[in-house]
Amino acid sequence: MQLFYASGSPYARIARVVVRELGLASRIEEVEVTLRDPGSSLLPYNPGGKVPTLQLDDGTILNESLLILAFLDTQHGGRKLLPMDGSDRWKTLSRLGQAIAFLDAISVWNRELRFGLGAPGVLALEHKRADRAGDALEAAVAGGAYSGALDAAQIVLAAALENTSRRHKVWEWRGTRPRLSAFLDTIARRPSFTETVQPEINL
Ligand SMILES: N[C@@H](CCC(=O)N[C@@H](CS)C(=O)NCC(=O)O)C(=O)O
Repeated sequence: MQLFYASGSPYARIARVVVRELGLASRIEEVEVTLRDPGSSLLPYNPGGKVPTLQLDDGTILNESLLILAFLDTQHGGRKLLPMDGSDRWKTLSRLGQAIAFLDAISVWNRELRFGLGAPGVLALEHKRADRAGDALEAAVAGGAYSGALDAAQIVLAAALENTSRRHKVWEWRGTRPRLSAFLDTIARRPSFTETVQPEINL
């Protein structure tokens, strides 16, 4: 299988972390591609030009980080990152939704800033959205969520937070959110994260 990625993408990083956590690295070749580039080698596989994109051995193309995660979770015999049988009372799906929505919100805000798309009122709205989401995540972590054996929700939340720290510095989230901060510091030490760390940008 081939996993197309870009080193700065938090979504592609989720897939790369999952590959490592599930012990699938020997079965998947990672291929770095350019984005927003009409000459990108990704386009014949995914005309939408987005990463992550996974090509299965039979040529089937999967995109969307969470769909790739769900597929990879079927490719091993160990404990599931994403239980789909209700055995965890659907907590992982619930938290996964919260975490990916947070990453999406930061990504929209980041794109508005990077490409000069946001009017001041729009940017202020994104800032407030991030504050609310960050406070809700701080409360969730303080209440015991996102704990226990590593699962899909923890991976996505950690990828979202580290993306914010390294590529969306305009939002200083750590100061008032010590539990969330400690959560990231613990997960970021795992080899799956240190091997896939994103380049920083000063935005
Ligand atoms: N919902 C998608 C988002 C993927 C996404 O937006 N990837 C960005 C990189 S962070 C991308 O490939 N952008 C290229 C473009 O916009 O042309 C997922 O979860 O995989």
